[in-house]
Amino acid sequence: MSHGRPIGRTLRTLLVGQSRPVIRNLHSSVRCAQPTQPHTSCHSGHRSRSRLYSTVHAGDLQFGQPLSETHPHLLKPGELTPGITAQEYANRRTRLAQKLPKGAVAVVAAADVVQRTGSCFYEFHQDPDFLYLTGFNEPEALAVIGQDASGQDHTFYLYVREKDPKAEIWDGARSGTQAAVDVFNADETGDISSIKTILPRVLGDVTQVFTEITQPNPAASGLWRFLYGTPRRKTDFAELIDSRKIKQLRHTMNELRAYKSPAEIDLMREAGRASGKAHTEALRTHFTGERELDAYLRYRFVSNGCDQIAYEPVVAGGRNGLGIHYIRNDDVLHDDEMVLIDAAGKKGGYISDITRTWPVNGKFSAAQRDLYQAVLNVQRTLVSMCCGDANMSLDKLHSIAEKFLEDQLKHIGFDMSGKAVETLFPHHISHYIGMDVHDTVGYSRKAVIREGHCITIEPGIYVPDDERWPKHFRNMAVRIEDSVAVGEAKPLVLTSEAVKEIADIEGMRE
Ligand SMILES: [Mn+2]
Repeated sequence: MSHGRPIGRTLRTLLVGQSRPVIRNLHSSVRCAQPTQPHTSCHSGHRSRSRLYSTVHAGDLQFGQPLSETHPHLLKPGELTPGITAQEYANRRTRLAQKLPKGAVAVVAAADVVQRTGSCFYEFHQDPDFLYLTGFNEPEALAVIGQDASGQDHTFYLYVREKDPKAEIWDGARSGTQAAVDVFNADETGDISSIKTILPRVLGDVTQVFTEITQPNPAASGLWRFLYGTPRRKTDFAELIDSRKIKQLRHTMNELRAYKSPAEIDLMREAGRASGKAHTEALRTHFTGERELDAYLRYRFVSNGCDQIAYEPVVAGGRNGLGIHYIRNDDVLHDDEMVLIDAAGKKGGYISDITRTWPVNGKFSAAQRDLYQAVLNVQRTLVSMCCGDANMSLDKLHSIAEKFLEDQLKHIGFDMSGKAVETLFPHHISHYIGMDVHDTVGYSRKAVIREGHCITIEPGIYVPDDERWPKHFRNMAVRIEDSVAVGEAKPLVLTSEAVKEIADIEGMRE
């Protein structure tokens, strides 16, 4: 990135740099390629703007994702994705640039479309780091972000799929390179299909490259690694950069993403409200099968305002709840058992995470009531500790939860000697949430939680069918989980619409 000052810089400094909305939102129009005009594979701004392009209202064009001009029912003017403004995206890039050493860049890639089988594919899910920095929601794109010469602002290069009428008939609209500049505020853009010739120039003089692209895939199974191997990937991209210059970006991205902005918390609150409401609505109905309850929740999350589910729902009747990640959801719901539901929706790229447990027939038995109340007491107390003033970390919350659960369970007749609590409560009390359900993976559980951190509080008790435990509790599973935004003095529960008091649960069927 040593070659001069890219053109978008002037434009963005004028418009974004003065804390004003970006160009398209100033004029409710966007400079875009007229359909008859030729494209170059790598725009260098000035020329394109003055000669080849003229102003067209964005509402008359098609993009690879909803924009306020084309989908005013989903986005407000100024927003690049629902709830997040173009200004906030620019600020995120500036914050990233300021964390990078001078002369270094971050290189972040869009996710790929994942094939399901043959020509069927899964719903596209953008890479969260890439989405966080760009707001650009298409596959096959690459972002290069660095400090500008002043050190106060950033440079942003965004390479995307060029518009292609033939391909768009099959795969839907693309935003194209001109929108990368005019809508997404890139300083430089280019056709991603030419990236092999573009990158050597862009990365030629940089001192370090912060990226995750060259890391082995952590999601690969043991069998996959055995069959196909996982050496640090040697690719054309990796070949391009002196390996000593490659640094991990994960830590820096976690630092940025761990603290949520007011706009991010608003989105998580909306996702939590819609999802919590769906739980309470489901509670009104007597379901006899896991699958029907699962389908009802998926529908209500979306009809209450979410875009989609946040993760595969767990709808587990009776002993199925002892499987923490049970997602088959194909069993019968029995009247004398409880059902454990870990399910929620996401909105504008931000997730909610909720678990509720209730009796299938709407009325707690004596044993169900005792176990449920024990978990609820712990859950409520731990939620109240989610504030900066309490100087908590996720690990501290966990050990407090373990002790408190021990007391509660002893009280209702459990033998809690030895490591009983680790058998009955085998998972952690909390994880960070945000764009991912388990957000900012690798961010320390020992970090003191502060205003802006968003986390779950989810104690659970799972009683194995073992003589060691009181008979009337065996095969029962109770987990109660809320999503919480940590406040300085008090927490904001993001999912309070999902009722959890025994009286409220029983009251829903009366
Ligand atoms: Mn969770």
